Amino acid sequence: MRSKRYLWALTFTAVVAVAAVVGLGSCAGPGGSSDVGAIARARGLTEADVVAAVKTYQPTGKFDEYIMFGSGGHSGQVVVIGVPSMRLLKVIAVFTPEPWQGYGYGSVDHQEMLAGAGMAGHDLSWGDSHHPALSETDGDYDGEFLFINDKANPRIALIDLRDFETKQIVTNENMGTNHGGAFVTPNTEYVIEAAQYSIPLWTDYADESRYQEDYRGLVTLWKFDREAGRIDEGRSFSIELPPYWHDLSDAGKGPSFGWVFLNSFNTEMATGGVEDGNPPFESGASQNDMDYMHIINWEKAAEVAAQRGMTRTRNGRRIIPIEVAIEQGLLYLVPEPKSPHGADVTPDGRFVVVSGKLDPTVTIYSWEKMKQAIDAGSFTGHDSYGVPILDFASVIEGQLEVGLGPLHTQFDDKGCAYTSIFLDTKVTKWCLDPLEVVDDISVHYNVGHLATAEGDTKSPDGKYLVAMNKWSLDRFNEVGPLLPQNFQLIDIEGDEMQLLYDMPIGIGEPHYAQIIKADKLEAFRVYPEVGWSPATMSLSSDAVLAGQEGVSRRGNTVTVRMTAIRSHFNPEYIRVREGDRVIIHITNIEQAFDATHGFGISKYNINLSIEPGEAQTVEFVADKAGVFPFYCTEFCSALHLEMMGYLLVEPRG
Ligand code: CUK
Ligand code: CUA
Repeated sequence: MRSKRYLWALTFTAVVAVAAVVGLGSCAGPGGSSDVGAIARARGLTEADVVAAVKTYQPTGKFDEYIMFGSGGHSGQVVVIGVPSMRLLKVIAVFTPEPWQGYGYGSVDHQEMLAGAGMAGHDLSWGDSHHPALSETDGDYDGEFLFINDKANPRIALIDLRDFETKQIVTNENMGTNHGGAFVTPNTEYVIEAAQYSIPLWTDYADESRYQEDYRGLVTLWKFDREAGRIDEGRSFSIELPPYWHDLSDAGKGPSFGWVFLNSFNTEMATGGVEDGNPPFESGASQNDMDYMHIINWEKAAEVAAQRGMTRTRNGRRIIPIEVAIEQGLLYLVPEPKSPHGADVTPDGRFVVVSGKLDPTVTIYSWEKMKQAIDAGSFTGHDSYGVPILDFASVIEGQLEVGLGPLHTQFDDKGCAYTSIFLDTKVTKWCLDPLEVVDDISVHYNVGHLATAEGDTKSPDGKYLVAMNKWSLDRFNEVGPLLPQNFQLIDIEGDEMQLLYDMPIGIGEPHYAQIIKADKLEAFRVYPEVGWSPATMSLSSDAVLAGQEGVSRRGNTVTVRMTAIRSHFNPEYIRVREGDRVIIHITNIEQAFDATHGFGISKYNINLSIEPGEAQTVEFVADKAGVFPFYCTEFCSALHLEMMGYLLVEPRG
């Protein structure tokens, strides 16, 4: 192995030499100097540190090569980060109200969407987002849409990457929680969502003594309508699964196109109850040496679901019952080592890599061998629900010892893979041909997912890997007992991995992320026309153009038509009577890049963000008499403080 130190020393020398050549050489002492070597020495930086800094630093005005979309965990949001600088660009509001974006603070469109995203009769103001999935065309990220799941409340959200705003949230009352989503098929035909903890499916209530009879797993294939930019709920369907707990899924591609691979654990169907002297779930659900990977033919399932009499409806959703799925050849099982977590399809679609949390190996399944066994009907038996089981030994390509507690695997452009090793708190690099471990690197600490550049596509870029670590311990200044998680950027271009940067994430536990080439994204700079509705992505019927402002009353309803432009609202007075319903249509009539206005009304819990060209509507009952200033909440100009007005609510009687 080549010495990393030697390489670093070389590069370090080169950096200093370049600095000297371009005239940055010593001009003062180490204190205020621009002598790179002196500064590095004074700050106690090693050669490797300086190289890492040079590889990640973006001078002002320079853009990142990649954009990472990371889950915001229980913040319910999505984080957008530039790679390699690891600069936080945005936190997209998804499942949780967010005031800067005016998301859930009075905007009628957001309010309606969030109200429709409630479940079990509850309004939901948080989510546990785990897995973002970029839309794909022919197995490559196309930069158009992003999907993300909410594990806590089984939901999938859709974000339009023209304006980075959430457009749709679909709910799944037939699941208790979800986890195996969001993952997309290679042309985003479907968005995959698999339940995690099984609940009764065909009956509203059954206690745990009826677990094996009444509880069921479920996988839903949400039909994506790209033209409409929406999930088409009516053309979506689910498949009933045995009551195991299902974990990660991944869509096949290339030769395995048309299939989904889905892990499971608790195939023991343990029902816990430590308070009654039973083994707790943690031991009951991890007794067996093998669990089952589910092999699902989504392409054929879509045909079956479209036929009469093949589905049953529950909570308004079509479900292919398990007997039908077995009979139609939609569902197979193959054993997989101990409490697996990640299931990752290789870029060429020929293999599926599975990591058992309690097994030190990754298992590599051959799609060719699995398909042959399925076609030949060669099974070792069936599970207690009648699902055929493939023979483990005859369908695997190999197993490789990678460390204690392997979780998730990502791929590069050179036929190598990177597996996160939770217990050993490291990343192991291994290659497929020949099957061997080639490198590893410590991460800090307790790594969950990994993301490589374009890592889930058929043609990953390699280059960068981000390790998403659960614990940060001693990596950052202490901020009390609740610590940030740690995104660590790792350079994977060379033979040896090199740690480049630590980025604390202080909004929620990140799970998964995807990294896309930045030039694939084509976001709007401003909305295309003045009066644009982000909800419909078209001109709003409530747009207010300059000269169309005014206030009108009909009974107890007061309608205000308002424009916003630097630096005033028109009108500046909203005069209503206590108890009136107030509807305010506001359009930001500017088309200047970055000229966003806010609209916040004091004490009424209202705040909008109105980007250039955007039209928004806010509706409320003026139930409290008094004088309430409203003002622009974005510092938009030198006279921004003057961009205000008054809501005058005259007392009744
Ligand atoms: S999960 Cu969190 S580390 Cu939800 Cu994909 Cu593995
Ligand atoms: Cu508009 Cu401040």
